[in-house]
Amino acid sequence: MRISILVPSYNEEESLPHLMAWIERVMKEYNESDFEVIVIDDGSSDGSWKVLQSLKEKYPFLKAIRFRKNYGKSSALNTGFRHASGEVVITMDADLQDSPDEIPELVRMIEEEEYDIVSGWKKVRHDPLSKTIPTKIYNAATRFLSGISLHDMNCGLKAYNKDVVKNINVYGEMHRYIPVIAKAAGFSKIGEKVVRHQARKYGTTKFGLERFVYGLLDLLSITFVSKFGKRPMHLFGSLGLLSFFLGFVILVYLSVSKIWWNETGIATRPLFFFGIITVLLGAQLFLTGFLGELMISQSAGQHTYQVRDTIDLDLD
Ligand SMILES: Nc1nc2c(ncn2[C@@H]2O[C@H](COP(=O)(O)OP(=O)(O)O)[C@@H](O)[C@H]2O)c(=O)[nH]1
Ligand SMILES: [Mg+2]
Repeated sequence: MRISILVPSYNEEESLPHLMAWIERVMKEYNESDFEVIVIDDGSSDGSWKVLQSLKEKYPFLKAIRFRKNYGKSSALNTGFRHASGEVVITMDADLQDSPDEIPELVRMIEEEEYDIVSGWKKVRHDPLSKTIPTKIYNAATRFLSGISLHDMNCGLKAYNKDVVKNINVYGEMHRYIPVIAKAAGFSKIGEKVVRHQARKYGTTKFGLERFVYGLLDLLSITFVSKFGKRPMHLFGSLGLLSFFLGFVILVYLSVSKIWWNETGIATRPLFFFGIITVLLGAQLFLTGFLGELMISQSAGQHTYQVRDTIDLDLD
């Protein structure tokens, strides 16, 4: 199959019919029938699933997965990535803020210009200022920490080469940093395309102010994970060894001054406490690294979600 369009969706019953009609229109004009649309209904509490079932009759290209509960956008994308069969994989929001008109050009950039990822850039954004200003700061911080020069990291509209989506794991709320995850996995040809952005017509935004706190924590852990995630021992172990040896040298020096030079009262010197603390801290850091390594070796790639229902998809 040539193109998979993945649509993570949570309580978007009004938007889904418009989205399907729009995608169909674009693909018709584009003269392409070798594609699928996979909607990942993430435990919606509205009538989304009924809507999808009836849409299936009209749009044979539609497939869907329904989670038993709400796992979040990252889990939805990750599941979509596992089950997409297109050579080019497009992700887009369900809320009609992203335009399907961008699809042909995104596909072309992946196929002809051989990008690993092309990320949409909502240059003109139709969102409240309370969202756009913090987002600018985040994008700058992420650019600085990751070295990826994208203006709009977390745009829902993106295109991927199939190899990328089959080789990355998106969990927690890490969908904000997929380019960072992909780069850490060795996919470094990352481009962007200015895309049109609409104001939300139906429903409401699913992400509140907490996104900025979680976003910051996620940025720190993704930076840590992509640098040391596979080798926590390299960070904690080297800090640990450094601290341990510093303390060790101090304590040896103090012991020598007590035994050979008969110095009295070493236990009252600040250096004595400093030596003890650095030895202990060193051992702690070393153990932290060791535990990190253990956890990674046990849990590599284990993320499971409860699927309640599917449309036209055989999950295994
Ligand atoms: N699967 C899934 N999709 C979600 C979730 N929260 C939001 N979405 C979808 O992600 C897209 C963007 O969400 P939205 O609330 O519009 O975020 P905003 O555009 O940044 O305000 C929409 O298609 C939502 O339906 C979720 O918990 N699970
Ligand atoms: Mg939106």
